[in-house]
Amino acid sequence: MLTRRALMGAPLAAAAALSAAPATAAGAFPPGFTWGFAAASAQTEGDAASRGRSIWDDFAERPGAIKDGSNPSEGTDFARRFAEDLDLAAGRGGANAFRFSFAWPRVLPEGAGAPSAAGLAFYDRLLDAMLARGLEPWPTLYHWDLPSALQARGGWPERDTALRFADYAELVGRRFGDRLRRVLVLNEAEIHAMEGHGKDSHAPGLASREAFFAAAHHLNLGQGLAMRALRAAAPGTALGSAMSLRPVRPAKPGEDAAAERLDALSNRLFLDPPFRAGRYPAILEAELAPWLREGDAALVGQRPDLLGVNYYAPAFAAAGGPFGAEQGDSPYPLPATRMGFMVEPESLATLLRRLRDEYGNPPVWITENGASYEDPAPDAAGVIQDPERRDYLRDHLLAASRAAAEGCDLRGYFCWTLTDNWEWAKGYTQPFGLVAVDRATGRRVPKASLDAFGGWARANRVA
Ligand code: IFM
Repeated sequence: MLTRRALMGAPLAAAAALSAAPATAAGAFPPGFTWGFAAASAQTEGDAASRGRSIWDDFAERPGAIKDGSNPSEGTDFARRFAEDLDLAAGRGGANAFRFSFAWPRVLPEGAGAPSAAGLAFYDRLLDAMLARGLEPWPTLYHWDLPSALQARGGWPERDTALRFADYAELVGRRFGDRLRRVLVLNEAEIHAMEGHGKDSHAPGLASREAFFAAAHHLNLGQGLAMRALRAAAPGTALGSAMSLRPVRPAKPGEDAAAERLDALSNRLFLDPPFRAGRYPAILEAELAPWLREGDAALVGQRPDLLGVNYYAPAFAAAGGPFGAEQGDSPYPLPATRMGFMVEPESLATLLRRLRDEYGNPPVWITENGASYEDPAPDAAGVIQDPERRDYLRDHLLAASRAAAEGCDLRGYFCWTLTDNWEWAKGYTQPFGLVAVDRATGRRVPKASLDAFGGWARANRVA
């Protein structure tokens, strides 16, 4: 088995001391910057026969739940073709890191109890393949694919799921910690809680205020318990979570209270507990109270070593909806991606400044940013020309570089995503990748944005 010390080259102490020195020149990034691609198990792995069922397998069986009627059984066949993808990431893509997620039901098919030897062996091979290519593995422990067996026992609205999550984290830490310099514990708990529990647009398909607040607290609790377990099992590994964050402004004059509430629901509900000593936003305390127990503040207040920021779009708040505040229209015209996400790169810089000024300037990695656009057929040279995606990435990287130059402790950027993949309830209708995948043959077709990204990564500078 290869070790991260042997293969990553840099001693861990040096990595921990990675400089937060501000970048100075426009478009430049600090030395040692992480350039990577991000992906997730349910969206890419395929090979469903070798893992337990997840809530997304179940959700996809609901008529009409997935836009194109697909399910997560195929993904991009990453489980079999990962070597090819990692070659593209480290080669033309210029990456020095790769973010993926462990599928909980591949490691523990029933969510708890006996691990799958084949599942563990798969992640051994995947980690070693990354390290062999100079890609730092950035795993996420939980990117929304809860084992169905745990959903049958209540899922995240039940406190017990947080305890099972800590057991799973400990297992992963013991088995793989020697090769993991950093681990992201949760991916976008806010989206999972809201879309899957407060609304029924994602798995597990609940739509209740109680399920939302219960799941939110138990996700925070699971994060704290998992960090405690990982710190014991893999003491050298730095920990954090990838959060979906966005500046929230009123959609129109007079909507300040809606903006405050939407900010609390979508940003602060998950940002405050770990970065403000276990405290929830005061305006949500009453709604969370039924699920809080004595001692929980210390658990949800486990301080992370880093913060992962997933940024796509700003939010404009309007009063209304079951939660009292919801996404409204932008008060001024903004372009949108195929996914409907508004495009405003400066909001990424605004967000990073807020983390600097209000959350103690933690070490931040942008763990997702990217865009879905409709792609043309390959040109005569076989390349897919995707200038809109390239410009989206460039403009967000420029905004990130400005924030770094202003003292935001920005350490890296992961593009979402390497290959077009399974976009949850949107199925295969949203191409976010810098590489297209022919679904009939599995063939990978690089887009022009892959070479642009690779050039910026190698230069450590975007232009
Ligand atoms: O594909 C998703 C990812 O799984 C989580 N963050 C947003 C991406 C694009 O919608």
